[in-house]
Amino acid sequence: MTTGKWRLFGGLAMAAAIATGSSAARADSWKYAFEESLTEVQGVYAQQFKKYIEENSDHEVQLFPYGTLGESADIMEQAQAGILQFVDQSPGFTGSLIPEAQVFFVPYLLPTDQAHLARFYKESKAINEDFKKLYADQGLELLTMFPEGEVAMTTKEPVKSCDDLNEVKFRVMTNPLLVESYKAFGATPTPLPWGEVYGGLQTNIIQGQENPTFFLYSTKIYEVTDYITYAGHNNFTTATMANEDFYNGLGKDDQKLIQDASKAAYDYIVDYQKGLADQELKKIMDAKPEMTVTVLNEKQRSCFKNAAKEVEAKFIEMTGDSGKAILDQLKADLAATK
Ligand code: 6CS
Repeated sequence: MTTGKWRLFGGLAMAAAIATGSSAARADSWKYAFEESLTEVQGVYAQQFKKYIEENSDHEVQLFPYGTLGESADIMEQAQAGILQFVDQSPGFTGSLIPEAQVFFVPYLLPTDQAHLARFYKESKAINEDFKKLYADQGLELLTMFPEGEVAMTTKEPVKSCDDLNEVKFRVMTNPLLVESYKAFGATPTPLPWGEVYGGLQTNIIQGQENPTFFLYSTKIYEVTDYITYAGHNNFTTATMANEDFYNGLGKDDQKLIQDASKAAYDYIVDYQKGLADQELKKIMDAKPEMTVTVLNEKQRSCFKNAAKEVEAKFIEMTGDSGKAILDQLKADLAATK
């Protein structure tokens, strides 16, 4: 007898929830696209984010790895338009939208020490307050920035100094400061989306590119280059964000859920990357024993380090007071997290 009554009550409660738009009873499906495959660093991060959301709410997160919705620029447009709720886009591509994000391409600004980097991204005021505002101006709620490892140059000829980059068409992400950086290193920078890099190296349209070690293995870039060179000039930074209108339209509980999921995924990905570069470099050497790997010594690095000053000046020229303030804050944050 009571079942009928409870069914009626349940039906009324449901109708009330729909009428008031109460989010407590609603299970949403959120779309999240990123620039790498499911098993690469951004994909592993995204899987952890999804896991946290789904274990701690009734919401579901649909993941869209690299290529399923286009290039990095395409997924950013979709996130800004609200077609996607979440996106991972690296500052290497965001630099044209948010010029200050190019700060991550001032050579030798970021350390290569992973433990220091892990503290820095988590605690940095520049990232967690200043960049948050700059991303919000573009309709994006910045959730996290995280490291993906020291970048290495891979080329067809040996690189022992900047002179060796002369006449080398070197692919960079589509970021004006990265172009300036490789110009200052002596190369001929060629900005391209990721999808054109393997073919470009294969057909000799370009003769070099840079990326973290894990990516050199997972994308088989070692097949089309013969030299891997570590100059210690940068660490790959990436960023995850939500569409700002979507995020602001959520209840406090869901906003907290997203922040907590981002923190959990951050801790996971930092830990996941311990030893990853060495492990993946070994896989490259197993697959291609004739690959030459060089870690430049201090003397060999000197021309790259000298170029850094020029690139920093260019950054300030491009971004003015706002860029200078971010750069100074970032330096202060790096010193504070040493
Ligand atoms: O170089 C690139 O374009 C790519 N590199 C990494 C490590 N992730 C995604 C990005 O598209």
